[in-house]
Amino acid sequence: MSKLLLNAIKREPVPRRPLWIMRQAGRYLPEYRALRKEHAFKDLASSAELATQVTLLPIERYPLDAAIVFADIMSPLPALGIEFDFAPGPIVANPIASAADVDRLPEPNLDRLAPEVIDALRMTRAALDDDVALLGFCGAPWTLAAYLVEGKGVKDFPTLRAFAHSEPAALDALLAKLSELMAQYLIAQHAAGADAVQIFDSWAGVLSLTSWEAQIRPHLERLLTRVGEAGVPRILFLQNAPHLMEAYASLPCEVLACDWRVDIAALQARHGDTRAVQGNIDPAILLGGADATRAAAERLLDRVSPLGHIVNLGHGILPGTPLASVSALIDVVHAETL
Ligand code: 1CP
Repeated sequence: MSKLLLNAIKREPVPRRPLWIMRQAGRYLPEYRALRKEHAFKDLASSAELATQVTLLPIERYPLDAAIVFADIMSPLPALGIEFDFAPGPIVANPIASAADVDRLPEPNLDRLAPEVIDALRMTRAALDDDVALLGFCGAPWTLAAYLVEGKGVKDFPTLRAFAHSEPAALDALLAKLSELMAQYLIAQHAAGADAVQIFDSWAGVLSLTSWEAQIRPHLERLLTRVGEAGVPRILFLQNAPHLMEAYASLPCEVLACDWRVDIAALQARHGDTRAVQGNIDPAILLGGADATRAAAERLLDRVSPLGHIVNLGHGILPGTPLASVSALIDVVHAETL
């Protein structure tokens, strides 16, 4: 059997829509919580064997159409000499505060470009059935810069927004380094067995459209172009940024992945002739139980054409999500015959 996810990426007809869930290997799974009792997150993510085991957990429990390698957007940054920890989100040891800090970043050490993630991809691919796709991922340059400049996840990232306007040349140099490194990282993930890659721009939305166009677009566009030229299918995800949706739709990629704030049916109506779409059930609805989830899933399938639609949530599944909600979502998607 072929991989439904790849058919949908190419906007080919499918017998049913493919489904995967952002953060599908997360804390809503009892088997993940059990592993986390024995190992810190960083230990799980930095061992190829443990990361492979975690990547496969949701696939062993549920008939999902893709596995996503268990890692973090920070995983490749040791290649730039960046040190960080997790508590629970990333905490950067020495945040970037000036142009001199950017200049001091060493030339990328490709031996430290997350070799554990590359190994985990190889091991996961060997363990997966042929009809399950394997996804690699990275953080978008801006979302990575958010952690590097702010030092940690902070509401609305004020230090980052100040830096963008007080040190524009430094931000430009930082984004250029990150784009180049992420292009190499995604291409290496594809070579190790990732069928497609998702670029997470989780904090895209904190800038105005005007600032985004001037400061961010050129770097994201270069990253996407390089990865596309290498023949790697690209899923571009942006979070909490409805004002940027049309700008993202003009970037080179195969799939536009949006959060629940976006009208995905309207997005498909505007761009479905050139792009697949992915999403976008509000993850909070799953907290409301199986009936609420079933209704939301049915509404989604009703509104969005199946050609070129990958079903997913609009952001990561939340830790308290009942397993019955996940089953309900899967049942609705599997009940549709096209
Ligand atoms: O178990 C734990 O307590 C650690 C929680 C955790 C997990 C499970 C972190 C820390 N990262 C991860 C894994 C992770 N991160 C995956 C694995 C694949 C999957 O199961 O789906 C992925 C794709 C990510 C990507 C990621 N990390 C993003 C982009 C996606 C998104 O959620 O918007 C971001 C912004 C991060 C940063 C991060 N790392 C961890 C947390 C809790 C956060 C976000 C919160 C913060 O900024 O504090």
